[in-house]
Amino acid sequence: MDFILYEQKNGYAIVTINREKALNALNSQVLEELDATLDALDFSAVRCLIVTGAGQKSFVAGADIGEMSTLTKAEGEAFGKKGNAVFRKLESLPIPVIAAVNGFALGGGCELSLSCDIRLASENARFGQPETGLGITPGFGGTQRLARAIGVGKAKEMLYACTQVKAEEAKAIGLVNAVYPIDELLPAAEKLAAKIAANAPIAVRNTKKAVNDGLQVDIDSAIAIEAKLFGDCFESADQKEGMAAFLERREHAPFENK
Ligand code: DAK
Repeated sequence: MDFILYEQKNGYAIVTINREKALNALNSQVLEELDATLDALDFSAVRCLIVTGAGQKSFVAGADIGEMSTLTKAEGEAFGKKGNAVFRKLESLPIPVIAAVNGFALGGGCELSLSCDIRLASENARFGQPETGLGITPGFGGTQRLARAIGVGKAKEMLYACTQVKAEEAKAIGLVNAVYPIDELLPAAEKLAAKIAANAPIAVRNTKKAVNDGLQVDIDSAIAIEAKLFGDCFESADQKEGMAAFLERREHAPFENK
């Protein structure tokens, strides 16, 4: 792969968008390689994923403007579909995904981070949707996920006026969970990933699905979704071990994903 770095650690993996010269902008090849990387994940070994950008300046500075500038309507739609499919795949992975936002997260970069479960940011991170200033709408889910993440009013300001949000403000509006000096960002993301990876994978997977699916429906349907996924955890080896360890006042054995 030319533009994706993949590193597997104990229980989690790090995917780095590696196109530093173009501030990690997403062209078709980056999207295709990201897609292939997600398809190749081995969930028996990888229980949490971190997505970050190469270098210390940019997470992802958006979709590739050079590539997009000459697209026809049909090609633009196809490019949008490709990006949306990859981002939806990321969002729906059966493991949590942490975005370690190490600088610019603009346009498709902001949208990529919004497809992740949790966003952590470096002090130099900047979030924004510059698309209306380029003559287009956000095309990778930004009009939908940003409003769901931070509320409609602030999202509309960012979308209509292309107002950018720095790291501390991003934390204040709930767009990111925490802000770190750049050198501490990845270690913090890895610490969180390891903590998630140590919990029971079936329970974590079902919890992610309950939150994500429940947010799309009315509260009664959402509670029914939760009940089903809660019930689904029982009779698993990890549920038995987790509860037995509590009752026997001992540490649980490592969870086995079964
Ligand atoms: N695309 C391509 N190249 C980019 C880029 C981008 N988005 N962002 C930066 N680069 C490249 C620059 O062209 C430059 O390349 P060279 O000239 O060195 O070859 C290199 O990265 C360094 O950038 P700068 O020289 O500009 O660096 P500065 O520090 O001066 O500025 C910046 C950093 C992030 C403020 C600036 O680069 C910038 O404003 N970049 C563009 C940010 C942006 O507007 N991003 C949003 C892109 S639009 C859709 C599908 C998808 C989308 C929309 C619709 N449908 C099909 C409906 C998505 C849209 C977007 O994401």
